[in-house]
Amino acid sequence: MIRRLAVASVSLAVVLGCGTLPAVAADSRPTAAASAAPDVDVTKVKAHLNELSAIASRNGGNRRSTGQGYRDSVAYVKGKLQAAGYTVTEQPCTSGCTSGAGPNLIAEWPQGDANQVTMFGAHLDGVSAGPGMNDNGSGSAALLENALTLAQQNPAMTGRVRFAWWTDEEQGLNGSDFYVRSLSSTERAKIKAYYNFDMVASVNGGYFINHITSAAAAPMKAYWDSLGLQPEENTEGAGRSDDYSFEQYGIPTSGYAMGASARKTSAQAAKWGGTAGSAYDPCYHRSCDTLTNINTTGLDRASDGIAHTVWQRAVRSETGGCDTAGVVGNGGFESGTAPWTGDTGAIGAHSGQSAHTGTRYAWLAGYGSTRTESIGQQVTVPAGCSRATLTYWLRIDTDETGSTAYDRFTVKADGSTLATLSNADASGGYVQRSVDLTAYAGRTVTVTFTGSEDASLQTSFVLDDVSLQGS
Ligand code: DTR
Ligand code: ZN
Ligand code: ZN
Repeated sequence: MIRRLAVASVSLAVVLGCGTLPAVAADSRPTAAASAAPDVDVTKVKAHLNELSAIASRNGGNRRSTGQGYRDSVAYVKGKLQAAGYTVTEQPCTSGCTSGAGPNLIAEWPQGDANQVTMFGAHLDGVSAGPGMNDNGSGSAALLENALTLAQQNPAMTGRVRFAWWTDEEQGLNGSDFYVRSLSSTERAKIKAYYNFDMVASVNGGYFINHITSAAAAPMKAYWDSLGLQPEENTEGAGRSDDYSFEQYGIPTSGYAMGASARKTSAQAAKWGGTAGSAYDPCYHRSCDTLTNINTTGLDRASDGIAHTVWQRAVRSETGGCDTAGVVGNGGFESGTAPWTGDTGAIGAHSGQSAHTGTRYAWLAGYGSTRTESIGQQVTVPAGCSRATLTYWLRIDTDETGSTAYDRFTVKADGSTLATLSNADASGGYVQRSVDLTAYAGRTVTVTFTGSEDASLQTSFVLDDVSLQGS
């Protein structure tokens, strides 16, 4: 019989939203079950950079989107990809781009489930001032050598991998925006995550990851964690590169970056080396962004982390394992809110309810007024599972009486409803319940829990200890 005021929950959400949260370790997905990714040869990545540098030299010293330096860059990347067996598409940017800008270049590895696409992208254009080796020959070359390595290894795939080299990023993220905008909603929904690589070889750089605590970032972070790099959130680059175009359509994004014109702090210099008080890239958008403006160690670490992520997301595990440990991140809600997204103000140790285990839980609905609250996260069900069950503990308490369903709780996977409960199912204490995710083995699926109330008489859906069980 607990009533919760909407006002109280708003203030709770504010308190939880900032400052008070502990630093959250991202869910660390098991890496053991997937076959190991190959090493990406940084000398080959640098050979691509040399070619991009020569292209700039032949074309007035730059690779800006509207110039021949850009078109020649496209031709170089395209030629390498075609020789490796890719079908490559040049997509002219017919709206929103600078007049005269060259095309996007898209290459898909034609194996794995075409409905489960992971995209990896980098902008291939540069500014007018110089050859654009760190910005963004680095991301372009790292991505190209990854595409060639995938083709050369030719592993058995579960999901699809699609690579993109974007035009006209420097004038406003225009090529990537055109691409995402031009997709049908059906095609857009097949893209389960987008990873961006913009400036991954800054000479005084740091190790930055976009949306570092998100489920999408987990394989990127796990790789850099394994090298002891202590990566941080890419705050400088937020909203400033092509991942933003995908973010605007609700597609999960992540990526690596080593930083631009912002300055390295003394704490960062202490853990990463380099010069405190100086820019991560002292040649950002300048004529000196040449081959000498490249951090080979950083470029190598980014290139290998991309391969790790490609393998984690889309390559069939050799062992056929069904290791479900850690697949649901922060399933007990004990460590902040990530990787849960949605109405994360519902997560916490609120007064009026208590946890199944630990101290925190997610309290969905319970306002006694018309209201819907949802939380969700991406879950990758291991391909080797012949059965997979998502279990959760749910306490339903209600002021409703009788057996009519007024207030509802649903569990969905990629939008399809797997379970519906209501006030009529209230029984006082926590009850363990489950939904079958066997159909999603080998796939990444967004699991969503929703509490929804009608205009009067509260029903609280209190969720805790969500986990995946497999066999
Ligand atoms: N899109 C980048 C802009 C940028 C600014 N700061 C950062 C930090 C990390 C990556 C990218 C950026 C550009 O092309 O200029
Ligand atoms: Zn850039
Ligand atoms: Zn730039």
